[in-house]
Amino acid sequence: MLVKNLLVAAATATTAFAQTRKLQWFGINESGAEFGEKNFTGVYGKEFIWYDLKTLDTFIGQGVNLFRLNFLMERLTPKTLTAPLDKYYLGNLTEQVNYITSKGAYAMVQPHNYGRFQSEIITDTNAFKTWWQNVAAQYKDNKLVIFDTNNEFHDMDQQLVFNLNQAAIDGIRAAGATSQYITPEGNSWTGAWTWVSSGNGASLVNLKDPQNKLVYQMHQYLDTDGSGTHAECVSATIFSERLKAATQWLKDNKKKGFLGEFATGVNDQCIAALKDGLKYMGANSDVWVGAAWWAAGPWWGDYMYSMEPPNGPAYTGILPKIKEFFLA
Ligand SMILES: *[C@@H]1O[C@H](CO)[C@@H](O)[C@H](O)[C@H]1NC(C)=O
Ligand SMILES: *[C@@H]1O[C@H](CO)[C@@H](O)[C@H](O)[C@H]1NC(C)=O
Ligand SMILES: CC(=O)N[C@H]1CO[C@H](CO)[C@@H](O)[C@@H]1O
Repeated sequence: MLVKNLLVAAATATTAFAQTRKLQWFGINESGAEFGEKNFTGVYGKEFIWYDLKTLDTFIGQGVNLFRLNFLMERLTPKTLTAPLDKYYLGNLTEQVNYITSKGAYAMVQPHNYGRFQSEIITDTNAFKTWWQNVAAQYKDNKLVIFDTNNEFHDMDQQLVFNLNQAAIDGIRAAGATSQYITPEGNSWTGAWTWVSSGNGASLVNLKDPQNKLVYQMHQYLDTDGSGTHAECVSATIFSERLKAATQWLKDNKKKGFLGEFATGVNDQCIAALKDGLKYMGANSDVWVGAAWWAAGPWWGDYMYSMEPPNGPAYTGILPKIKEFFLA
């Protein structure tokens, strides 16, 4: 969040929020440090890339106040979850975190691992807790860091997904990182449209955070199978429709939600759906804190959802049309 807006938000708190009906967190996924994801550990500049600081400035100038920083756990802790943090990969992550937060924006630390480590489902919840304790210790004094437990658990035992999320929360708080938000993610690719039907809601509602700063992270795409692999959207109202059950769940359980990934191709029907869905989220900003576009990053080329300036199709075709739904 820009410092100016942070002060305004602090002064006027919830009333301004209710009147403006806008979303607080305007996010962009920064993707590239997790590329070459089967190559552990890979080489910077060959298999993977970090994010250009000037590009982050460009987004901040457009009102973006949250960056979801993708990276791979195996590159931060090579070989085992409890290994010491790799000096250079951590150095790059921290450089980005510090740069973003120095501008007053949120930096979301996001292991893009799908609940897996070296391609195997993580079952050692104690080691996962240690991993998070070690990582959170690096950022414990920075209030603008947000911890995302893991990207998109899927095809896993629901109790294990619960246990891993709880282990992450416990590890982060044990590190002394007590002021930061944590975003648990669900099974089934943390889909908003299946949040209730998949059983995520019934299970993850029981997560405990002594600091009471959990923001449930869900993802939502608008193509037929909800996979985010097509340019087309099902209809001009599919976004709000796919958010309804999750919104009700958030309200019923007095929880907060964040849409950590959403994207569409650049076409009229999708733009109408995006506007309808973001307006719906704004109307429900008592529970939805914001949303982050999938994705920016230097190596996307002509990818249909690319938000990378200056020529990403979404940067020119979508960003100008959705900015108004965010507070910044
Ligand atoms: C993994 O990365 C290394 C270092 O860049 C490269 O030499 C190797 O060919 C890569 N392996 C695969 C399977 O892509
Ligand atoms: C980023 O990673 C590269 C490659 O490992 C390394 O040379 C560089 O020193 C790292 N940057 C920081 C700030 O640690
Ligand atoms: C929807 C989408 O584009 N998902 C991508 C998320 O990032 C991973 C890793 O870069 C890709 O493999 C997915 O396709």
